[in-house]
Amino acid sequence: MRRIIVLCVVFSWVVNSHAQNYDELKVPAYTLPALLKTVAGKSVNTVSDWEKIRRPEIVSLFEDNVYGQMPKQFDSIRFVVGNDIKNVMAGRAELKEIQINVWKNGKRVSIHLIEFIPNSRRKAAPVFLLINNRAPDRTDPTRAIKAQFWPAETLIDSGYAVAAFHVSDAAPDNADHFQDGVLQLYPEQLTMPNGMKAIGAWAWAASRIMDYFEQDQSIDAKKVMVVGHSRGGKAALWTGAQDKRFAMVFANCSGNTGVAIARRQYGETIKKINSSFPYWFCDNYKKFNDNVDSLPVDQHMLVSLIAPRPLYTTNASKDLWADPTGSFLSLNEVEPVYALYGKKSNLSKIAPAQGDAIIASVMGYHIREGIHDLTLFDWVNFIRFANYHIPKMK
Ligand code: GTR
Repeated sequence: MRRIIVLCVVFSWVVNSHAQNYDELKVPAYTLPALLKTVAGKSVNTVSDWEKIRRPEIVSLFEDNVYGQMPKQFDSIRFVVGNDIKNVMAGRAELKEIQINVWKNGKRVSIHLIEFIPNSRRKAAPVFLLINNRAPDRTDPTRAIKAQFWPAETLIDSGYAVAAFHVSDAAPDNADHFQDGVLQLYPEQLTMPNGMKAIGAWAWAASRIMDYFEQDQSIDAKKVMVVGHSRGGKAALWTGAQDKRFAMVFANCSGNTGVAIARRQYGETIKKINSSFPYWFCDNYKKFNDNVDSLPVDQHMLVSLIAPRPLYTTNASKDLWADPTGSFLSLNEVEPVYALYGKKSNLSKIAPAQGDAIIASVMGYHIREGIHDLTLFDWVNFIRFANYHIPKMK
């Protein structure tokens, strides 16, 4: 009996992993939903029409069909500084650890924020906030473990504050427990077909951290950059789309339901992601498992919600699962939205060579040699992109 079960599991894995398409010639013909046309069919040619009509329409379409609602009401929020050490990293930084406690209807969620602030700063510092979806030790506040996933010393030495929270505080990353965080405050979301799920909860938590930054004197709250890798990259994009207080977004290898065009069905598909991670997106999203062409959005529309703010995205050469070609295409599609604001992006028509980065552009990009990961190479280019844009911000 045991052997039969094992054989069935192996068989379904083989069938499933081969069901994905990696052949560019087999990408189906598709038509993307128009970015600059309202639901009522009106062309959008001005920032005012974009901001008043089209952008809110796109946000609602993503809420109802993909990421779920973003509840904004709660009863109270408190920031408790648990740890404050003025001189860490051999005197180069201050470490603060803060509990962000949010209450609603007698329930509480508590997000633990780790924050290093450069001691070299003369003014409030711009900050990189990482949504950590990997092992908690990747953002070790003691620095006994120094991971490339969050190279805090490199960021401090470049003059940036660096912060992180772990997704498990907001919504544990598994089907049995994702409701044990933020969703305790909003239980009604769990039964709504367009209700918030895990990725929405991670983005919600990032916004509560923004609430904290707005009253931390050492942080420049007008220069908060949200960073995420893979599923964290999807959450970083949704954070920036929902909350315009974030000045910049960095989505590393975000792939399907990140920046990659879903209709290409190359690598990971909507059906695949919904069956592997049914608790990430709203239930309505599953309606498109076998019918991606009827989805009223595609991921270039998520990218458009970051405009006119700078956005940097990446791919890795061996990470075909995340569809590098479809990810770069998505950025190209959004140039007309930045153009409404008079912002020209300097993207090439085809992706740059491996290891080259597009920095001097409102949308930046690189494809790194190697596997699906967030590495020092990625961060070094994030810093270059921030160095290019931050001095231009008020
Ligand atoms: C994969 C998933 C991707 C991506 C990735 C990750 O299993 O299919 O969409 O989120 O996990 O987070 O590394």
